[in-house]
Amino acid sequence: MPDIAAVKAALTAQRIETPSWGYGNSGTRFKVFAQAGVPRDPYEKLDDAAKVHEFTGVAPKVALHIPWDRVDDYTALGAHAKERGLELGAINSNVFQDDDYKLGSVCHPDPRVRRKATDHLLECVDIMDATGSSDLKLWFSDGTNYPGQDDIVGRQERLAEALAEVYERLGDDQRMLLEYKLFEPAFYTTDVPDWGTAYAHCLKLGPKAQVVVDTGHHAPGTNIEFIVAFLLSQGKLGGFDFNSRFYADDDLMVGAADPFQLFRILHEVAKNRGLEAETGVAFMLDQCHNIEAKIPAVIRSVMNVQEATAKALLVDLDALGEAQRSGDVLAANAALMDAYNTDVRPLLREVREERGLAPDPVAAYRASGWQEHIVADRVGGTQAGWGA
Ligand code: LRH
Ligand code: MN
Ligand code: MN
Repeated sequence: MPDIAAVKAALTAQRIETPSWGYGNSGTRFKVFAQAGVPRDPYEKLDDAAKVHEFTGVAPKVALHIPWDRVDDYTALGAHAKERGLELGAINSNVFQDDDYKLGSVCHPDPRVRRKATDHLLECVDIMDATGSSDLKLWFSDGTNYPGQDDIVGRQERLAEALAEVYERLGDDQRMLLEYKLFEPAFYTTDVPDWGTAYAHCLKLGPKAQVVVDTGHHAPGTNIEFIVAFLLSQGKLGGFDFNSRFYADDDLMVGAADPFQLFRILHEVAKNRGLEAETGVAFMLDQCHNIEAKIPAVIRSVMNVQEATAKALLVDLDALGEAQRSGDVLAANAALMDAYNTDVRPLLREVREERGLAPDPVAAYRASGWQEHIVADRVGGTQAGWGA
């Protein structure tokens, strides 16, 4: 049976990185429903992220998106984070919101546009130097809408060229995390559509290039835990963008749509040493809270990851291994299901209380008065939002 002290230690050590854009307004292409008290700049996004960390104790890192979080002085932004017990996490590049990128960014047929896109990625590494961030997260909306629109292999070559230039610019303690996505905004071909394409590019680039698994970026029915297990076994799993989906890239709270899938993913992570800091797997959220209150939704998401992790840590690996070796299919499956069906909420409450935290972070946040404070205080100015 798993050692409960070790389970608690692993839960205490796990870190979950929250996205700056999760604190801002977001919506669908039909409507953005603005919420009162939403941050007006990256500094206020950090103030909100600090609340998530204060009540969960496991979310000290905040991922930035450039240019959404562009500021004049990144050292000052880093200092603001530090004063609140936070660190700046992954720098997410953005080469998808400019008129120039209609036909793609680093895969665009025009070398001028490719240069502009690559220069943005290099600028993101400069920002990492200033913020102390170790991860450059790359997602490309590049692709085509119609058969024949562009040369598929030619686009791969342009992608490889840009990635190689950025890879060369990385410092010793920096890495690039390449994210794939099946479709959207491109509807016919996407230039990095799946883990295989991302993996092939990362393998060619070298050890500082790894793959990011965004849980919302696959075809329905894809076995994500298989991808996770394979990438981890090859040293190529850089991290996750966690979120839930029912249909496409819905960006709902992780664990909302399919907590069992999240458990299966975290079982592969836990079993293959992905919870150990040295393995370097970054547990990031990439979510948009369109209709629900944002800060408690981020807190709930952090708790959902913790619950799935706790269940994964409760899998009796000795019993599982024994059942697998002896071909006892039912016993092997039962080892997983017993852990999944355990109510880990009392265990997590205990872990929090042992660290001097409130056992229920959402209730503690609601009682803190922060929501009322930001609604009263953040009037005037323009509220931050996805893409703003
Ligand atoms: C693309 C994506 C990518 C972006 C984020 C805002 O769908 O998942 O990670 O950076 O959304
Ligand atoms: Mn993502
Ligand atoms: Mn996405």
